[in-house]
Amino acid sequence: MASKRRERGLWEFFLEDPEKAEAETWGGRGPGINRRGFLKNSATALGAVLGTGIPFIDSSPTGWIPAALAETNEPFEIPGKNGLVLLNDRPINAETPPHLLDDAVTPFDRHFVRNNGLPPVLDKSDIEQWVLTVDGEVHKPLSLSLEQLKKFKTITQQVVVECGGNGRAGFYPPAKGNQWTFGAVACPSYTGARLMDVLKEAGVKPSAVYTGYYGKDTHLSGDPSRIPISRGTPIAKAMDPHTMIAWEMNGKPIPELHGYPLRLVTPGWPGSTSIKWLHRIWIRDREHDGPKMTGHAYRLPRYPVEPGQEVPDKDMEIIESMPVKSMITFPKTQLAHQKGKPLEVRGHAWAGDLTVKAVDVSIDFGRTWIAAQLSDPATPCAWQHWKAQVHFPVGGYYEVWARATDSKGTMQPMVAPGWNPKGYLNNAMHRIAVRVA
Ligand SMILES: Nc1nc2c(c(=O)[nH]1)N[C@H]1C(S)=C(S)[C@@H](COP(=O)(O)O)O[C@H]1N2
Ligand SMILES: [Mo]
Repeated sequence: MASKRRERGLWEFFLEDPEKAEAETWGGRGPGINRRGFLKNSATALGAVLGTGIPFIDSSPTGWIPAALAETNEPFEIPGKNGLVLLNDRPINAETPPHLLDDAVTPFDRHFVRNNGLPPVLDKSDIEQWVLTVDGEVHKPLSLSLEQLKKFKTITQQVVVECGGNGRAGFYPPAKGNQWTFGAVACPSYTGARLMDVLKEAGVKPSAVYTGYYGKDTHLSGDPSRIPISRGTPIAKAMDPHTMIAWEMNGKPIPELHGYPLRLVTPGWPGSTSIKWLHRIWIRDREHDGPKMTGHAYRLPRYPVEPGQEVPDKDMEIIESMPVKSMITFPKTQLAHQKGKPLEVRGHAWAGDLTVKAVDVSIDFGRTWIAAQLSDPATPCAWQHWKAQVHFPVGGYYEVWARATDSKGTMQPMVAPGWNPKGYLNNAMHRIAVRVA
C-alpha cells in the first residue's frame, strides 16, 4: 500500500489534485485507476484471481461486480456514488475528496462508505418482517416491527458521522487499515426515533452499563457464526436525546449502503458506533465486548506514545467524543488564482460532542491568522459552515490552512497528534495549495 510518498512519511500528498494524481501516488487507488490496476494492489482480490474462487459471491449486493471478476478496464464504480476515491473493494471503503464535500447537507452520492463486512442482501419480505429487538438489562424486552418503531415521536436532525480512522494516512509509521485522508466524514440529515424513548419503553434496569448494537451485515470469511462489527456506548450516551434509530437519510429511506432499513446514529462519536442494518440492541451489564470493541480497536493509548511503540491492550481506552476538526471544501486544492483578486475560502467545522467557537485561516504557513465567519450548526449535531476572504499580497505559491477551535478552547494541531497503533483521530489541519499569478 505504501507509495513512494508514504515511504518518506509525507502526508502532504493531499495538496495535490486527487483527480490528477497518478494511481501510484495514491498507493494504487484513485478515480483514474482501472479494475486491473486496482487488482494489482488488492491482495484479497488477487487471491481470488489466482484460483481460490470468489467466495460468497451470492451475498454481494445486487448490481455489484467484484473487481476480481471484472474483465474490463472500466473504473470500479459504486452505484450511485460520484467522485469518491476507492480504498478497498472488499469490503467497500471509499472516501470523498474535500472539494466534493462542499454541500451544507451531504447528499447520498458524496457520502463516504465504510464497511467492515458484506452488506446484507435484502428483499421485500426481509423488510416487511424486520424486527428490532431490545433485550438484556431491561424490564420489558421489545420486538418492534418497522411500523411499531415509526409510532415513536419522530425527530429530524443533521448529524456528523466521521470514521475514527479518518486521517489515518497522516500517521508515520503507517498504521494498518484503510488509508483515509480527509474524506471519511459526512453530515447528512437523519430522521427517526430517539433511542432514549425506545429504551424508556423497555425500562432500563439500574444494572445497565453499556449498549451493544447489532447489524445484519455478514463477515468477510462467510462464516455465519461471525459478525464483522458490534459496537455500543455507555448508557448515558444512548440516553442522550440526540442519539437516534434512523430510517431516513436526507428525507428518503436510508440507502442500502448506509444501513437500510435501520441505522443507529450516535452523534459526535466515532462512526463505528452508528451501526447500520440495525436489528438488535443488547443492553449490557458491563462494557460491551462485541467485535471491534476490544483490544486495540477504536482505542487510544492512555498516555502519549512514541511513533511505532507497542502498547499493551490494558493501556488502551475506548474513544468517545471525536476531536475538533475542519475542512476546506472550496476551492479545490491546486487552484490557479488571479493576482490582485480576493479569494473566498469556505468549509465546515465540527467538534464531536462540543461545538466549534472559532475557525481561523492562514495563508502564510501559520504566522498570521484571519478569523473566519462561522455559522451556528443547523441542528445541534450538525457541522458548522465557515468562510473567509483572503488577499494574496504578491503572486506565487500559497497554502491556505484552516484551524478550528472547540467550545472548550481546544484547537486543531498543525501535525498529526499523538501517533497511536491503529491510526485514529488525526485531526491535523487541512491545507490546500493555491497558485497566484
Ligand atoms: N453494521 C455495520 N455498521 C457499521 C459499519 C459496518 O461495517 N457494519 N461500519 C461502521 C463504521 S467503522 C463507520 S465509520 C460508519 C460508516 O458509515 P457509512 O458507511 O454510512 O459512511 O458505519 C459504521 N456502522
Ligand atoms: Mo469507522
